[in-house]
Amino acid sequence: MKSKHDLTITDIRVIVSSPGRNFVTLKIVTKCGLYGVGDATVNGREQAVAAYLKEHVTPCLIGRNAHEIEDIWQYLYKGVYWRKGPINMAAIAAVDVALWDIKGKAADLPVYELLGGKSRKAIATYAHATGSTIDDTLDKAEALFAQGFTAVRLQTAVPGLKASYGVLGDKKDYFEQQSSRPLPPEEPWSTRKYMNSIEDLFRQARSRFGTEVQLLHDVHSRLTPIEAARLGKMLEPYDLLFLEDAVAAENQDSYRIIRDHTTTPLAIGEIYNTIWDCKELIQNQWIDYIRTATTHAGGITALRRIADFAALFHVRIAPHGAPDLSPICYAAQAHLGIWAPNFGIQEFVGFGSDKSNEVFSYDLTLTEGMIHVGDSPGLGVDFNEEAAAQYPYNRSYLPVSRLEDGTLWSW
Ligand code: EZ4
Ligand code: CO
Repeated sequence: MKSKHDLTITDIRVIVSSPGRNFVTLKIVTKCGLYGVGDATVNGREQAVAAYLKEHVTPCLIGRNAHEIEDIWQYLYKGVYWRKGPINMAAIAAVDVALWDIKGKAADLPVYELLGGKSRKAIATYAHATGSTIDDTLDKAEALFAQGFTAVRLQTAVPGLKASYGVLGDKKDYFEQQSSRPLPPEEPWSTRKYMNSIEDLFRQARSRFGTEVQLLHDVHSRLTPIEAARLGKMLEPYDLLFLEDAVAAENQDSYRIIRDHTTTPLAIGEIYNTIWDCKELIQNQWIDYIRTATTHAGGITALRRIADFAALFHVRIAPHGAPDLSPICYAAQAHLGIWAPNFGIQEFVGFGSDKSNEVFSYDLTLTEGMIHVGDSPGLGVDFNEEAAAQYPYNRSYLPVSRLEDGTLWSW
């Protein structure tokens, strides 16, 4: 096909900035002036992706036709021999998302139209309520319900532990942004203390909010399969939308054990890089929601394939939406989410901070807990390089976790 635009790739820029938190952003520029942007942020490993992109990926793409998304995806995946992996797949994702953005602009259509059009009016989201006590968590949840959210993830500090996942305490920034020693920061874990306290959170939530609202919870991969099975059974009366990351599933059949024991719906996938990481989970129907993110699992091209495969097995997509995913990732997932027939729900923690809003713009709006996707061509996102230059990279690590006796545990 002869395009009316010359989409020969002439320049690719990799920008690492920290407008409130670190982001790795890719900008692909074509001969006719159309450009696209992609997100390559791997939290705590930002410079590794940036170096991989600059040294090994972008030089191969100069001179290529930006329309050839599929061939470029295959070239960077199959063509590279060293397949998969978080750094590689984030780099592929950034290229892929930027190319979809360009294709949409060249066609003068939003990306969701290129995927097949809208399957729904807007995208359902769930927000986070994380507190230092049950009352604190539930007060925050109540405020979110008052804003119009109908689904909220509940997390509470584990009593008797000095720090817990996601609980900020007096820290102003997101939990991994800190300069304390040792690096990375450390958090304690006790499965017994957690299991003894978690049911109360959901019991109180249901008695305070009733049965209309949807509740979720992220275990953050701290349990063994049989412990997770017990937790799933324990939480059945409180009717969770899903229980997230109950177990780290390097062994995908760990989920068979959980599934055998409980009807609590299960979700996993935020750290997965490819469809291969979740193939058995999906085809065996051991999970209900697949949480792969465009940025970490190979972009729109890859997530579309995961979504179509998952649909065959009644698995819905519920992409990761933490603050380390940039507004570009949110936009890509919003376009996927408004299209995918088997879209479930989008994790949502806000479109960004005041600082990140100086750097990123996007054509998404939130009303009553639903994301509406605008009809700008491409992904409707932009990245202001001058504004980003004011916020240099700031080294930061995710915490590590240890049992109370010092044993290293999954964070
Ligand atoms: O720990 O994004 O569901 N959300 C999460 C996140 C992840 C971070 C890691 O970078 O589990 O809070
Ligand atoms: Co999670």
